[in-house]
Amino acid sequence: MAELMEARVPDIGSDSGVPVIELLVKVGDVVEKDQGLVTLESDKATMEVPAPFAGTIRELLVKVGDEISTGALVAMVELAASASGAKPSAPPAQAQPQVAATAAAASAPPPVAAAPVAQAKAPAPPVSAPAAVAAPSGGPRVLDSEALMPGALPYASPAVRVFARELGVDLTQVKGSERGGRIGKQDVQAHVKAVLAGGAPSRAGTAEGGLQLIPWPQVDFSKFGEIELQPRSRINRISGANLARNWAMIPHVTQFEEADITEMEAFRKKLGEEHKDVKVTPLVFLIKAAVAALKKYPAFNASLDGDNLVLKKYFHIGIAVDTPDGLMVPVLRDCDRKGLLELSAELAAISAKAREKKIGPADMQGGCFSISSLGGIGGTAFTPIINAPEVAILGVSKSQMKPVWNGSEFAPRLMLPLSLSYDHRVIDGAAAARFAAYMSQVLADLRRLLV
Ligand code: CAO
Repeated sequence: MAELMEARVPDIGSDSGVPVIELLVKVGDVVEKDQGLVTLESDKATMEVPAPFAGTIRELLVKVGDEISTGALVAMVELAASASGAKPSAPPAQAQPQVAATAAAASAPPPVAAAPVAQAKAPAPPVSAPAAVAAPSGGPRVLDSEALMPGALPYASPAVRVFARELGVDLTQVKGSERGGRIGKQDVQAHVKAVLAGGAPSRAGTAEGGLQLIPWPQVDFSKFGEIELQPRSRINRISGANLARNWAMIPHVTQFEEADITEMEAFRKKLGEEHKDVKVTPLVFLIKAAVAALKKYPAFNASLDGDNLVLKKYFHIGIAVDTPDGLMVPVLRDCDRKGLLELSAELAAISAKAREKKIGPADMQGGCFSISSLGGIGGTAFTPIINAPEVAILGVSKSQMKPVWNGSEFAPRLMLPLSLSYDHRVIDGAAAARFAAYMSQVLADLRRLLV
């Protein structure tokens, strides 16, 4: 008669609960002795709770997110016939967690082992499908990783899992070369090399390599304190998805620059006094300086289209607007043909329209280059995310009066921080430095707009 045994957490060197982050088996799986049942992850280490003997999982008593400690019951395992025949009279004391990373050394109590229990009170649940594969000859049963973990759960040690996670490798995509199909560190390395060389098989056989990221952590936050669920706005969900794609797919580099806007500010104040009907902020000067730089460096006024670069002969500038429902980027058209006052009026109108949720998709299309100004709020620099299919974006932070060396003395100058993020596939670092430096020169001396 089949005998059920308990599989418990051996000594993991800690009496406090450690979260279960992964179930490596499910009910009905056939496991080998020392095969991982679940993975635990403390702040110091990741470790697998190994099967203390070979057999079939009849009951799994933990789930992802549970916090368990030494001695906790993880699974009920029906002893395999061979293991049953050689049933240890004493518990198999060698079961130790397989620890990766910097696990604290265990000192205290002896390992808690698999304790035999009497017959199951209820009949064992039926095994859905045999996980072991019979050899064609009917000879000895052969186990491979797919049979051990149907559903293609990767078969790898905790150290290899940690290694794969650090590299962002999805272990289900890696072929194990070790006994029973187990994945070793060398398999992960070979997979990464193949991906970099463009030769690795991709998920679902698509031509696109994909990022093959590990799953997003699933956490029950309510276990740690009071929480409240707030549905995300539609704008936030849409802009979030766009930002995530752009961040993941575009190789961003951000060039930082400073512009001396002392004179520009004096002129802006004068304009404000002369034109009380419109609010002129530094942003419209930045739009004009950006247009001048886009004219001088056309690669910035471009979009990637396969092997081609689409160069645009128009100058539509997207402006990031902070609305109560999230970020929107309406586009001001033909900024090369408009003056500071006209741009100021349009900027006020379009940002009001965005905040009143009256903006339509057409208002946000056709941009060449975007500006994200946080200057009215603060900060010294930031790294804006490019608004694809554009290839660059300018971040603007708060201007500050600074002592600047003029060759003979330090003079107080109003300095404006600029952060230019660019798509490095299209723009070289030197070009970005030139673009940013040119913008700085234009803002420092607006007469350059006439040149
Ligand atoms: N340095 C110092 N002061 C600045 C400044 C700068 N770089 N830029 C603007 N200011 C000042 C303005 O002059 C104005 O001062 P006064 O009220 O004394 O005249 C004040 O800051 C507020 O300006 P504003 O923000 O209302 O106007 P703006 O033209 O600079 O910006 C808009 C308009 C729509 C871009 C802005 O309101 C906005 O939404 N900014 C947020 C953009 C954003 O969220 N970006 C992040 C995107 S990524 O998440």
